[in-house]
Amino acid sequence: MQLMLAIVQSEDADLLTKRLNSAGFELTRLNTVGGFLASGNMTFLIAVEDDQVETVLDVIRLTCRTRKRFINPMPAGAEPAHLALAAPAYPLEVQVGGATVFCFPLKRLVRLGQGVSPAGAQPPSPAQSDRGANIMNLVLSIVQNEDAEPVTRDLLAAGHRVTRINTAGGFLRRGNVTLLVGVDEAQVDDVLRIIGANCRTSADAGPPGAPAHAATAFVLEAARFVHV
Ligand code: 2BA
Repeated sequence: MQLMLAIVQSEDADLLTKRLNSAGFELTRLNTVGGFLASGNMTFLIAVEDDQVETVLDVIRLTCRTRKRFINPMPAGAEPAHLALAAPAYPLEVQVGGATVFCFPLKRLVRLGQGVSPAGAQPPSPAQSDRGANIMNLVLSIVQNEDAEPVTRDLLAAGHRVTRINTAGGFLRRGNVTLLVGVDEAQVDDVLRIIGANCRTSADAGPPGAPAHAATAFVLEAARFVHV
């Protein structure tokens, strides 16, 4: 499986959501801001089987347009730091998009609900064993707003560190929370267990066809982890 992270222009976000949903793909949306233009864009998280990556890319290509943006030079002293070094004396034309897409190998995708323990715990591969127990993983978990507080509390109580991002689901467009938890290989299942124990199943909350699981977790292996 792969986790696709696609940064798209805000204007394309709703149509892309609709098309991906219609094609049966689940997604999470993050409101983001481009570093250069400092204007809003949308980042999509989409977990897919390897053989579906090209299909998703096709939908993105079909939907995400290239646009021209202009940066107006600002009065001296008022420009943002990143433009100050080379502020032009005329509007600067920038071509944005269609989209920027990163694909990451996904170690595990786990659906969690109340009392559901993480099925599919996988023994480390020979390559992982060779590298010892200090493999750092990023557990990226999407939980409902009302579950975020107890999940965070219990993760912290168990000694884990957590970053919270306000996100939204693609299907219901309801606000949710994406938690980032960096843990050793040996602690991944503990993190998944805590999330599963604190998340309520949502079968009664959504319309027909809405996902019935209360939380989704992606496990990614960090190529490098540095805490300074
Ligand atoms: P922004 O950072 O606001 O960039 C908007 C557009 O400005 C970019 O379009 C590119 O044409 C131009 N641009 C960006 N940085 C520049 C720089 N240092 N010098 C000159 N021109 C620059 P896209 O390449 O289509 O990117 C659209 C948005 O995708 C970006 O918005 C950013 O949010 C994201 N993005 C693109 N590449 C990325 C990367 N390598 N890492 C993280 N985010 C990226």
